[in-house]
Amino acid sequence: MKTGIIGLPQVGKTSLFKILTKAPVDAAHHNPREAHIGVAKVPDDRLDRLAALYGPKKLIHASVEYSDVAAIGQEALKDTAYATALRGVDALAHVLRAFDDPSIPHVGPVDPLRDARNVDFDLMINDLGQVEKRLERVEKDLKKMRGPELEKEHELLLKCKAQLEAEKPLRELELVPEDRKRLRGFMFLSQKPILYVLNISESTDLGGELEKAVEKFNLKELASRPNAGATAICGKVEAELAEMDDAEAAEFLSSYNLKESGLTRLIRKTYELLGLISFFTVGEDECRAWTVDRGIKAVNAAGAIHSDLEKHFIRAETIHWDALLEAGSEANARAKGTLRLEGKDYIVKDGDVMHIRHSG
Ligand SMILES: Nc1nc2c(ncn2[C@@H]2O[C@H](COP(=O)(O)OP(=O)(O)OP(=O)(O)O)[C@@H](O)[C@H]2O)c(=O)[nH]1
Ligand SMILES: [Mg+2]
Repeated sequence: MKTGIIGLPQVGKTSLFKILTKAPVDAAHHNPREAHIGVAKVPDDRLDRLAALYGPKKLIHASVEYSDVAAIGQEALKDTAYATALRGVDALAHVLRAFDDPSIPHVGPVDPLRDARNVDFDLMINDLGQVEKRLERVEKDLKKMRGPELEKEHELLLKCKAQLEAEKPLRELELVPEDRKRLRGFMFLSQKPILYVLNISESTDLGGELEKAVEKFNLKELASRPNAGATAICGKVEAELAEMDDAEAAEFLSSYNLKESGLTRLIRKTYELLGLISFFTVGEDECRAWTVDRGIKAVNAAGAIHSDLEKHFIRAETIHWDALLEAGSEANARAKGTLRLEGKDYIVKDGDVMHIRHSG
C-alpha cells in the first residue's frame, strides 16, 4: 500500500516523512521534483504481545510505503513527473499547517480548512484537464464509429466532468464496480482516499489538544465525507519521540498526557480509510502481520500469504489475538474451545490469528 504525503510549502511534509519512515533525507543532493520514498513499519501492540508469547526468531510488522513530494500547487501538478508520482499512490495524506511559528512562513493566517479546500481544488482542476482531454478523444471516435463500451465511457466522463465542475472531488462520487474499473486507468487525484493531517503546536496538554484538533480547526465536516478522514499530530514532538528508545518514549508520552504516538494513530486512520485490517500468523520461527481488505474471506486471506495456500485451502484454525493471549497457548485455547476451525467463507476479523491447514 502506498500513501503520498502532500501539502502546501513548509507545512511539515518532509518532517512527517522522516518520522514515519526513519529514512535519512539528504536535502542538499535532492532534486525537489523527485519524491522521497520510504517504508514505515505499522506499529501494532497486538503483534508485539503475541511475539512476547512465542519469542519468534523473526518478527514482521505490516508496512506502508510513503512518498514525500514537493509542495503541491497547480504549477507543480503541471510537471508530468510530479503528477505521475502522485497518481501512483493508493491514498493521500494531506499535511495541513495548524501550528503557530512566526519563523516558518505561510501564505496568510493559519487556516487549515482553507488550505484543505484549496489543495482539493488543485487536484480537481488537474483531473478536469484529464477528463476533458479524454472526452475530446472519445467524442471524435464516437463520430467515426459508435460502440456500447465507448458510449458508456462517454457517459461516465460526462458524469465526472459535472462532478468536478460543481467543485466536488471524484472520491465523493458513487460508482458501480464496472465504472470504477473504467476509471482506474486514469488514476485521478481527487478520487484517491484522503487523510487530512493537522500538524498542531506543541502544548502541555498535547493529548487533549490532539483529541480536539479536528473539531477546533473546523475539519469535522470535510472529514466525514466519503473516502475522507482526519487526524492530528504534532510534528515537533513526534520528531523528538522518534529519537528515543521505547522506555524513554513511554515516559515522554505520559508527560504530554498521551496514550500513543500520533504516528500510531495516523497509520491506523489510514488503515480505516482504506478499509484495511490485519490478521496474524504466529509461531516460534516467525510472528507476522498481514494486511488485507476488510470483509475478506479466509480462503483469500490465505492467498495473501501464499497462492498455494489459497489453492489447497482446507480450513483455518482461528482465534482472536486477545483470546490467545488469555489462554496462554494454542493447546490451552484448543482445550477451552476458543480456537476454532473456520471454512473458506469465514469473514476474517481484524486481529484474528490464523493457521491455514492445506493439502499439498
Ligand atoms: N514549530 C514547528 N515547526 C515545524 C513543525 N513541523 C515542521 N516544522 C518546521 O517547518 C519547516 C518545514 O518543514 P518540512 O518538514 O521541511 O516541510 P515541508 O512541507 O516538507 O516543506 P517543503 O517540502 O519545502 O514544502 C522546518 O523548518 C521544520 O522544522 C511543527 O510541528 N512545529
Ligand atoms: Mg519537503
